[in-house]
Amino acid sequence: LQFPEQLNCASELLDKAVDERGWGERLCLQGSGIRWTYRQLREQADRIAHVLVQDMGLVPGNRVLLRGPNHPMAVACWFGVMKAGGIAVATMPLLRAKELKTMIEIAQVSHALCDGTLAADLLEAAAASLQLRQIRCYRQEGEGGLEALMARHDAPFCNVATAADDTCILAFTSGTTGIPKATMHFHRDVMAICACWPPHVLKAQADDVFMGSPPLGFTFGLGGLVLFPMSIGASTALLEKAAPPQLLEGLQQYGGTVLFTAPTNYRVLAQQGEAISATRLRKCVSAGEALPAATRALWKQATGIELIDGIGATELLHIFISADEKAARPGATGKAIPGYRAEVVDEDGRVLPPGEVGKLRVKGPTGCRYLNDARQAVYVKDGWNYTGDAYAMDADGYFHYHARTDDMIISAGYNIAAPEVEEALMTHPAVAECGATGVPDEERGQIVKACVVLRPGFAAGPELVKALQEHVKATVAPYKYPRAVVFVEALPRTQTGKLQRFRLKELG
Ligand code: 3UK
Repeated sequence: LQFPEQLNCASELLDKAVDERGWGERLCLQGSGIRWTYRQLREQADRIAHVLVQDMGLVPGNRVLLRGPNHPMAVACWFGVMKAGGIAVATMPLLRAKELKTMIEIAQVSHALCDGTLAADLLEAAAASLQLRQIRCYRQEGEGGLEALMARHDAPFCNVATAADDTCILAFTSGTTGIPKATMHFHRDVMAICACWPPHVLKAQADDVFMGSPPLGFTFGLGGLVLFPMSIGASTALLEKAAPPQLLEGLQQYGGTVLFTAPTNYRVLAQQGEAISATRLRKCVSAGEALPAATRALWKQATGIELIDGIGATELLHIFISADEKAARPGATGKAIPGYRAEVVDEDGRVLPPGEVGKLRVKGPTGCRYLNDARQAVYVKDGWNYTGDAYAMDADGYFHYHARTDDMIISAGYNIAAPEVEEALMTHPAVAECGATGVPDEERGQIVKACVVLRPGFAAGPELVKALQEHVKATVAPYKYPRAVVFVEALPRTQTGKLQRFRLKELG
């Protein structure tokens, strides 16, 4: 991949779409009652860039916090920041003042654009921090809103000439362990992810309608719901709320053809197989968490659609191991996608032979650069990014997920990967969702504890505990069976849809 020295991803993805590719009058974005063509989105983004520079005093390199549900204005704001040469610091809608304040301090945020419906926590965080001085809200009641300022600027905005390796995104990791880290991504990284996975694996077309659940503050959502459709002239329908019922409704209402969501949502939506089959949906992408073979089979059976699995990470911006529908192998995530290399290594960084489980490391056009964080040296060595996952590669180059390296349970000297126990449980008809973790045990050091959400019609009780334990023993090595089983209403998850295994320890 070669990029010119000067590159602005807004020029590439938005201005050129209108001025050079002739997509100006095509539908680009819809949602919340809005329908914008590429030209209309560009006009909104231009106005926002003017507001940032002329009314809010932004200079290139300033960090701009973005906060809001998935809505066309959130996309216009993102492009406005790119055009003005700012750095977008996208945040998850559910974060509260305390977490926002930490991010403002780590990322040295000076400006913010915020959806009026979520302003209270941001204003509280801003009042408690020294850095954030300029905030404008859109979709808010009363005076002084962003739209009123935008209305005063209607000249085209001449994009700031950024270098290909100027930072344009600061993305925070989910912080499942400790304080979140900010990862830095360049304008060329944005273009690189559009050139790697979408054309080689997704293979969507200009008439596709992209939809999904990940927030735009999560790079899975930014790529899947904004950058990828726009790089091919397709359109996106954004949902402010995207739990399974709204996803199904959205697919029906907007005629969505490409869906991005996490395995847990595919398991729930599979219960509506007929309704899904009656929509225009044709491509389904699963990421964020390991996809059990049982979920792949369930979805295929319910809808006839083969899932496209892909592992991505905030550190690498997007997906780096994946397989298209034809190349998909149950139980494997896929192969390193064109442009990326992936290896499984031991503790000393020696490449392991096929079949052996070790640490996954990845090298490609995007890579991890933590902002001012000593943990950089732990996660990146010789240009290899260590993702924190335990994987094995088979003789054909397919990568098989085992666990997060911190989700290994050590019980009586055995190494047990929590997801392996979960997969075994998931094949039992009573189990809708489950999570496994290690809890302290005097005799064995740790024992496996499973938290189980039952399907309707199954009753919790000692007989079912016994049946589930026997089922695991009959499915995988018997020592992996959960010695503790508790039944719960729902599993604790992050806003990115990931199971919070450490929180399972307290349940039940
Ligand atoms: C796990 C997976 C197995 C894995 C992400 C697509 O999830 C994303 O980024 P995060 O930084 O988390 C990264 C970690 O999540 N994971 C993600 N996908 C899979 N494990 N199979 C998968 N298919 O532990 C990884 O290290 O939140 C996903 C695109 C962009 C993203 N940021």
